Amino acid sequence: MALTKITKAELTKRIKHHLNFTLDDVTDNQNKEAYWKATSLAINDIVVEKLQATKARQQSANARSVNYLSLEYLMGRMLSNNLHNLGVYEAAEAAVRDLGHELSDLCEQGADLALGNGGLGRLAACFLDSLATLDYAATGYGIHYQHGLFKQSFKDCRQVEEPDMWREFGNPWEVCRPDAAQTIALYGHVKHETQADGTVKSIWEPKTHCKGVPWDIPIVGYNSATVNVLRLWEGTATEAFDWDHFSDGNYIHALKDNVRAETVSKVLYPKDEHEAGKELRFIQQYFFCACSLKDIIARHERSQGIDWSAFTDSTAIQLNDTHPTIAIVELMRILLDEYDMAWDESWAICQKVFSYTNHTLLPEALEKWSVRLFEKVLPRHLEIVYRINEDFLNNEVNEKWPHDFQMRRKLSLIEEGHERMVRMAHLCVVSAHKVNGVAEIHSKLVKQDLFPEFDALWPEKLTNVTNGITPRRWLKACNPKLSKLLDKHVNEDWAKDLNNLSQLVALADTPKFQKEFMAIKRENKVELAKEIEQLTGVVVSPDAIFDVQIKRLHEYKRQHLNFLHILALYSRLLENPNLVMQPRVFIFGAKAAPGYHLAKEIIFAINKVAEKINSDQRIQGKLKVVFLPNYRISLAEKIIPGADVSEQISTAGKEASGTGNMKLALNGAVTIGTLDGANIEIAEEVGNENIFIFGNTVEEVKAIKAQGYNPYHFYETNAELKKILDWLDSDFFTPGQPYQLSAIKHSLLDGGDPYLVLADFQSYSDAHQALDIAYRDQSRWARMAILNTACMGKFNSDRSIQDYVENIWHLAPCAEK
Ligand code: 26W
Repeated sequence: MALTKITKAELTKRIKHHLNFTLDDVTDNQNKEAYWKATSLAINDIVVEKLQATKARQQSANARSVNYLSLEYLMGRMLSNNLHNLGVYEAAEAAVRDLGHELSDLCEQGADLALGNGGLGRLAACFLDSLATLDYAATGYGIHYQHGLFKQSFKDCRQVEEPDMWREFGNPWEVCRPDAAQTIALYGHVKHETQADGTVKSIWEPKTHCKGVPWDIPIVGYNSATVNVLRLWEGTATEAFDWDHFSDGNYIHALKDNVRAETVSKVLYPKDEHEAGKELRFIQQYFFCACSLKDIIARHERSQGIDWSAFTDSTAIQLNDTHPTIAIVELMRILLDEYDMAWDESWAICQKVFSYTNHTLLPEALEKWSVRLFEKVLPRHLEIVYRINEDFLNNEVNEKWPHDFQMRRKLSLIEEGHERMVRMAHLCVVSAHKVNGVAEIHSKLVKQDLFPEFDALWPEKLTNVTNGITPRRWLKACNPKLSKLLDKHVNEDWAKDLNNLSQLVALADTPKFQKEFMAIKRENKVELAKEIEQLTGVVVSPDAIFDVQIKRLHEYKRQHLNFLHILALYSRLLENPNLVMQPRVFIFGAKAAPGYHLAKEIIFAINKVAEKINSDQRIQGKLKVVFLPNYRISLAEKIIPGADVSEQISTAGKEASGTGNMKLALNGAVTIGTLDGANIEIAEEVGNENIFIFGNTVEEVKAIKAQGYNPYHFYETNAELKKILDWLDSDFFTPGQPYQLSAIKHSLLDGGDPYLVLADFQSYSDAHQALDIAYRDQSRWARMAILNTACMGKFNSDRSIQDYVENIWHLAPCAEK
């Protein structure tokens, strides 16, 4: 049993130790921040002990391990999660209470580690939790951004961004490892020297170097013997000062390398689903990949010396989308140039170790870097890309499509045109031994629409691994009341094997269990209502339906479809205040990429309409709209337990998977959604009578687009739709200032409504009608809510990891004997 045995007394002693010595004699008993830090440090001591034991065990077992390369990790807060995973939450709660504090309060102190944008970054965090819980040897590699995802606030209903200051009070969960620092090269040019044997050797002469210093964050498994590492690289200058310039009194110039090096890990690019295309982003990608590969090879050399066959036996490297693609080319460069390995042998090694996950079909999110930028920053790597491309086109492509110039052009790693671009996704597919999508429908579309020719070339290579979420953070830690009820009715540890929740199916119709289950939902709604009032000043009733849409703001996620339906409900209530409907609270949480104009207009419109609706006495409080600022992991943990309805309304074919849909359903929310991403698999698990599906399917969307979509058709044929769209031109929500909200109307009509909002509106509205009726049948709703929780077993990220292990990584657990 890997749960940590520690008494309350021992914990109290350790916390006091840090209060007195590490934090230097904290006398002010009310200093919550200090008690949070002291408690975190005391727990981290236990964690580091387990980490050292894990390292020794994995080293001696020569355990094959996976290295997860991701530019993003959306970790959230660590204290509560680590306490639950170590199994010492209760002991810590008692110890902290003895010291005059509430543990739940202290857990609120730490800043979120918001080193990611959205789904991709959070998935990485859930996967690290599952890898450690299942005792697999794994290292997460990323960047130690000084500033994570921006802090969002609203000024006059508009989003305002401020830098994220997560490191302001330091992070008790990280250890700096200057001894493992790496130095990487950048810029410069390549010299070609003819060797004695007539072969030409490429020698890269870089112009500058940058040092990467790693910060290690322990990843604690749940009730397991394993603590793995998340290693995040910080950029620093190789030379503290350029003394020559310094002695010439040119101080600023003396510091330039320093400033440049530090900028590499200064800030996370807040773009989600839109590629940045900036030189610094390119350098961020190379910086962390180059440091990570040096670290991986050094670790291998330490345990097995330089034996490359052993290297492929012990090493798997997963690319989290195309952002770390350059790692492939960097490993080729190291093998060719630093180990003088032959091309074919080097290529074989790369194909064996790399695998790639695609997380999006959106064309604007598929990364392409200009040949010019490659030439400037990584000239040697460009040569290697050309060689990989040549071999690929002349061998595989020419074999299958002999002399087919068009096909060569379509599949080439290089996109020809006035600005030649390197297609990073093509480079991944050609190099990796496995490529996966993140939900069944998505992986099918990756095969059929994104990479059909690659699928034809390598039918075995493209596969699927449906996403998952960790039930430790997303149920056990964030919904303790429901967890206790589950502990009472489910005999095995459901947090370890979520399929055990299926034992609840038999209870779904029992009035007693229904009552207990819905009483907890209501208590969570009361808590959430307090949070909403505290954050927005809006008072909402826990008797209303809490209808939640929480995710990044993006047109394909269609927050503006939800918005139009709210306008429809409002107009119906203004027409007939006695309209029979269950009172409803629409809860939004969403950040828009700073440069994404229409996304920001949608936020503005929702806030403006919310102001009007929430203060309109005529509708007797039947409708409330709240947009919670600064949506992030720790806020999601508060919203999700109190949700009744989960909005998953993306245009079919656009949301690769979604993971918020899984979190909300697991906590007893009923989904209203399209047949998109993992919604389809959720519907399969819960049964079509326990979910509200609407809208055009993927095939229907394709057909509509193929025959030409005219949004005006719906505007002209649906009177209610016309009325609410025209409402946006008026000054009803912006007194004296008409047309303030017209950007949305414009995008949906003249803008061509690319995400078929108008085409799905009526079906969506009808689904909400059906939902309203269902909610008013309390036992039917309770049954639906219970079955959603009971049937989420498949969406445990442990199951996803097992799929990766069986199909892609081929690891063996390295548990305690
Ligand atoms: C280059 C800028 C950029 C940054 C991030 C482009 C694309 C991304 C990510 C791929 C966006 C993302 O987070 N995708 C989401 O990944 C989740 C995890 O697999 C899925 O559940 C979501 O459906 C998908 O939108």
